[in-house]
Amino acid sequence: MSLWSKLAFPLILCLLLAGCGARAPEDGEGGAVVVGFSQLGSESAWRIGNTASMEKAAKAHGYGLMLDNANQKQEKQISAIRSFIAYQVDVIAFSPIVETGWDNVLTEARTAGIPVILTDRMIDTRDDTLYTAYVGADFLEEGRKAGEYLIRKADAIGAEHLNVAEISGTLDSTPMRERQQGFMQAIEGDPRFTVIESISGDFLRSKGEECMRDLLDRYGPEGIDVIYSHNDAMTLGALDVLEAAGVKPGVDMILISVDGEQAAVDALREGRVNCIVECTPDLGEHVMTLVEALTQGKPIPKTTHPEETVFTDFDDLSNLAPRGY
Ligand code: GYE
Repeated sequence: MSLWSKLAFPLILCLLLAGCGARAPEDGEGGAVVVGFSQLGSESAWRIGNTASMEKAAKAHGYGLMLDNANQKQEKQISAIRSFIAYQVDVIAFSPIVETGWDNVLTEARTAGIPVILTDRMIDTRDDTLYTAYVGADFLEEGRKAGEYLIRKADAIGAEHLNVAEISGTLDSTPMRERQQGFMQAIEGDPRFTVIESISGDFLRSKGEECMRDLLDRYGPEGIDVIYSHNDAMTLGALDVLEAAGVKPGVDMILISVDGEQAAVDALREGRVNCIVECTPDLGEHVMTLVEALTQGKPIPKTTHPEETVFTDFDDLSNLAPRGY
């Protein structure tokens, strides 16, 4: 942080935060390094766990965290980033709700000399110097793992033909696009699978319910053999609807989900979900380690993927540690 920023700290901070709704680092909470973090919302247990992970890691490193929750609005993320630039934070981190539409604000950050770390989701840009690093999952790989599970399951039950319905995440977001692409790549060319439908549930439990209702209305339970849902929140919503309709998820229908939140893992153990591809929200330590390197002028990797696994009904999950989110 520059001397000017330190002197002007109280006044500028109040003005800016009144505008963007961000929470200022509290007294004694932060040292000299300030990270501005624009979180996209709080749509799922995953997201809440991710925010907690960023807060915990910032604290552990002794950094001040200016946190803004955009409540699912890209415009709010853009104005939070502008506030971070005006405040001259040391590093900006943000989780882009969708992939497109960031070039202008990121050009402003670059002009101001503030490094940007993309957390959790990617952006679509022709100029990859607009961000310094990306920390988040390999979503293509997650999609592939979901498809590979389905192939294994079909082999195990000797299925001849399965109708697959996909409940996708937020359109134009990286996890939505790549979880779909990876899945399709894995199953393509296998004549046993027909993808009958893909509808977006926006990563929300309530919309997962709506999508499931809509799918049941149009195809009936007998017309759907597999649900591939892009996150646990939507899967849990779909479970409620299926069970209310007298369908036994996990038995009458194969359910494949992504994330690994506690409630979904519990459902997997109960046999109501068949597979969960893990996506970890614990990105905070990765991000703050990069912040530390940046502030010391050290080079950092452009891409960091956390390690992730798959939980399935083929596995013994009795010793699985609590998920923490
Ligand atoms: O899977 C979902 C959340 O971007 C990886 O967003 C994240 C996804 C996560 O709402 O639960």
